[in-house]
Amino acid sequence: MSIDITRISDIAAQAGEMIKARREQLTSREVFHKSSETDIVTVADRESETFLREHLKAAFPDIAFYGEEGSYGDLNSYERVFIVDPIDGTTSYLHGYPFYCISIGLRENGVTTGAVVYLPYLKDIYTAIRGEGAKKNGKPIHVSAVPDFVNAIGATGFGCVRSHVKPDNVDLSAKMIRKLQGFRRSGSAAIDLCHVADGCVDLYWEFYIKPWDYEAGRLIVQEAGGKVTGFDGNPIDEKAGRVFASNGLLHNDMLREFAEYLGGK
Ligand code: LIP
Repeated sequence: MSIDITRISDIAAQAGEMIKARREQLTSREVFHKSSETDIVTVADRESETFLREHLKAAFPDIAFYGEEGSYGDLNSYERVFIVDPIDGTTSYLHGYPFYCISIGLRENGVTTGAVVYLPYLKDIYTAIRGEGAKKNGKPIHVSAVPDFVNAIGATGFGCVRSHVKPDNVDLSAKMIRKLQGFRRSGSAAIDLCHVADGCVDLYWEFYIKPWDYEAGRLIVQEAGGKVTGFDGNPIDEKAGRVFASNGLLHNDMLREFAEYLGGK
C-alpha cells in the first residue's frame, strides 16, 4: 500500500506556514552558528523540526524520524524513516530571500518511496511516490528535453565554501558559467532538485550535502524522468555527499566535466 502523501503534504504545509509567520518575529539572538561563522541555524529551524517530528509521529506512529537539527543516531539503522530538513535554505530564510522550503523524504528498507517539498513563500508543493510519478501542485511534472549545455540552465550550491571544505565548487562553477546558457542559485538543494524535476532547470550539482538536503528531491527528479547520481555516475555516496541531477540527456557531458575537474579526487 502506498504512503498517504496528502497527509504528509498537509503537515509540511502547516510547518511551512508556521516558519513563514515566525520569520517576522525572529531576533538576532535566535540565530546561531554551526560549523563556521557563515553556517547558521535559527530557532525557527528547531521549532519547525519539533513540529514536524511530533505531527509525523502522530500521523505515522510506525515510522521513525531523522532531521537535520537533532541527534537521531545512525540513519541506516532505521527500516522506515522520514528524512527531514525543517528549513532547507536557512540563509535565504534568515534574509527573507524567498527560496527556502520544508523537505520530507520517506525511506523504507533503504529505498526512497515518498517525497514532499513545500515552498512556503510561493506556496508550491512538489510530491512523488515511487513508481507513480512526480507532481507540482497536484499536476504531473517532467524534466526538460534540453540536450546541450549551450541551451541549458544549470544550478548549484556552495555549502562547501561555507564549511571551508576542499575540493570546493568555485572553479568548476566558473567554468560551467561560461558553457551554460544560464546559471541560477536558489540556496536550497531541495528546491534546485525540484526545479530539475519540473524542467525549469536542466542540471544541478552540489558538493558535500546531506540526506536531508536531497532525499525528497532525488525521488522527485527520478519520478519526473530525470537522473540523480554522484559525480562518478554511480548512486550517491552518502559520506561523499556529491549530488548531481539532470534531465538525463546532459548527464554524460557533465560527468566528463566532473572527471576533468576532480582528476580522481
Ligand atoms: C543548505 C542546502 C544548500 C547548501 C547549503 C545547505 P540548509 O541546507 O540546501 O543547497 O548549499 O550548504 O546545506 O543548511 O539551509 O538546510
